[in-house]
Amino acid sequence: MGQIDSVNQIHTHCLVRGLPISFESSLKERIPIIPINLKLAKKQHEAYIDILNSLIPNLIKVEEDEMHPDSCFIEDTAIIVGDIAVISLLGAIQRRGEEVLVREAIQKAGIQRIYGIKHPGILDGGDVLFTGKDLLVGLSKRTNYEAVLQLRDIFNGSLKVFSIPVIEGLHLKSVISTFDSRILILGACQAGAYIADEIQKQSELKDNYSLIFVPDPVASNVLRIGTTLIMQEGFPMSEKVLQDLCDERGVKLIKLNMSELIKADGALTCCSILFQI
Ligand code: CIR
Repeated sequence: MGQIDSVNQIHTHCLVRGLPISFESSLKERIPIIPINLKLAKKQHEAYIDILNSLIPNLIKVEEDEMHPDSCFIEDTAIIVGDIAVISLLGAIQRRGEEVLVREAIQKAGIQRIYGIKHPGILDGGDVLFTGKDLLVGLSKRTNYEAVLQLRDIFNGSLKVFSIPVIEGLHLKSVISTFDSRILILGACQAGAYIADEIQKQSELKDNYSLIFVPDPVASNVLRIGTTLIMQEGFPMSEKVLQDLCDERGVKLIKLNMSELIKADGALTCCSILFQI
């Protein structure tokens, strides 16, 4: 693989997976005060898929997996960068097995070079942020440094793999995502501030990225598809920051209510794997 530097990633394909009826038993950092409303969760997830379907030419639906309540969070099972896919060894033992049908779907879609994270490495895709240039990997309860070493081996210098500790919350992408390949959106919270410090400390990162903070950590997980930015509905202060940014750059902002998925620590990026062939 040559040097990757796609300033504007054009996603041609997208993998999603239906929300199972068992979703109420999904893993949760905290038990929600108001329990998950399954019907609403399904509706919100379907609305998410509909939007992706309207923005990306090839949407691939992986068969639902009732045995794994978290399986709609497909992002965690694999990362795809360029012509390489890496299948996760999921950090949560209960989630292992979700990756099997995802691997098949990736192969069917035409990605030929498929690797896997091996023990003692563990990795959740939610900890891997591809900026369009670099791979930032969160060291969290779900992803370890051994996985970072394996990723460096797999990408073999074709892109830089940086590791960044995640000091609270679930994943790296719970508090950071990309607006574009030069602008990163961070949550104004302890974990977000720590990540920003780490970025400032490493000159290769510091010189390449501008950091924009949004007041609500949940709203820092945005999904950029072409000239559209999708954010979570219900965070007016963060919306103002993102709307201004979008207006300056000619990007359309769409809001999606994902309240029921947030209760299971899901964000916007976690329900899809976007790639280009
Ligand atoms: C979990 O704990 O694994 C799920 N309940 C949430 C996973 C969210 N994944 C993501 O944001 N990439």
